[in-house]
Amino acid sequence: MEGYIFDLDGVLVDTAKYHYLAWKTIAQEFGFELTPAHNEQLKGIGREVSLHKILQWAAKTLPENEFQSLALRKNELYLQYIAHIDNSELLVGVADFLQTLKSKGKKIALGSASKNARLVLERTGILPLFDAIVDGTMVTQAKPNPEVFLKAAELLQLPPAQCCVFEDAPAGVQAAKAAGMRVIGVGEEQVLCAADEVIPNFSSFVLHNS
Ligand code: B16
Ligand code: MG
Repeated sequence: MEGYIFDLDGVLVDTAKYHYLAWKTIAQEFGFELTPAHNEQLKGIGREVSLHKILQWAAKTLPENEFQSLALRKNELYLQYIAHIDNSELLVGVADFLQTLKSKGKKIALGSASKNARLVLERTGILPLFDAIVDGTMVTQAKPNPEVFLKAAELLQLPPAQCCVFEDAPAGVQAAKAAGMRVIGVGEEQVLCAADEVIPNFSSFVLHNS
């Protein structure tokens, strides 16, 4: 494989906890208690679809202008949480693995649903390692649609079959398969069973034929 495409949240960093805190505050405002189990279902899902889901769980409907202002306020809260993050937020083994790929001359890309992805890479100090970034500002179709990963391969100037994706969410695994790429799930085997291989984290991951 020549190209390695990484999802952000849950693969490189654990920003899910900040998304959760922000959504929890918003949900409390309309009297809904968002639990960690709810949050699991929001991983890898874009901002607006996440808010639709939360409103559905709360059996609430909102006029469009209120919907948009809640989405905006959620993002303001999230930005406050990530304002001071640093490289200590990188998940175990990530920094070493990215350096290994670089030293072997492999290409590295990001394929994330987050519109704040570039900021997170910058704050955690790994932005310069990326040859291409595809984030939520650049795609029209959410995972499991393969658009985000196909765009990343295109920017790396590599055919999909030469790309390997790392994903923590089932929708992301599906998107990578639909793109015709090898996919390595990062997390639990039973959740990511559609992946070609599943690893708990990067601490003991060795690059063979992946
Ligand atoms: P934003 P990923 C996803 O990132 C998160 O997992 C998800 O919880 C979040 O709602 C989504 O990004 C959008 O993020 O509000 O920052 O645009 O896993 O695709 O890297
Ligand atoms: Mg993710």
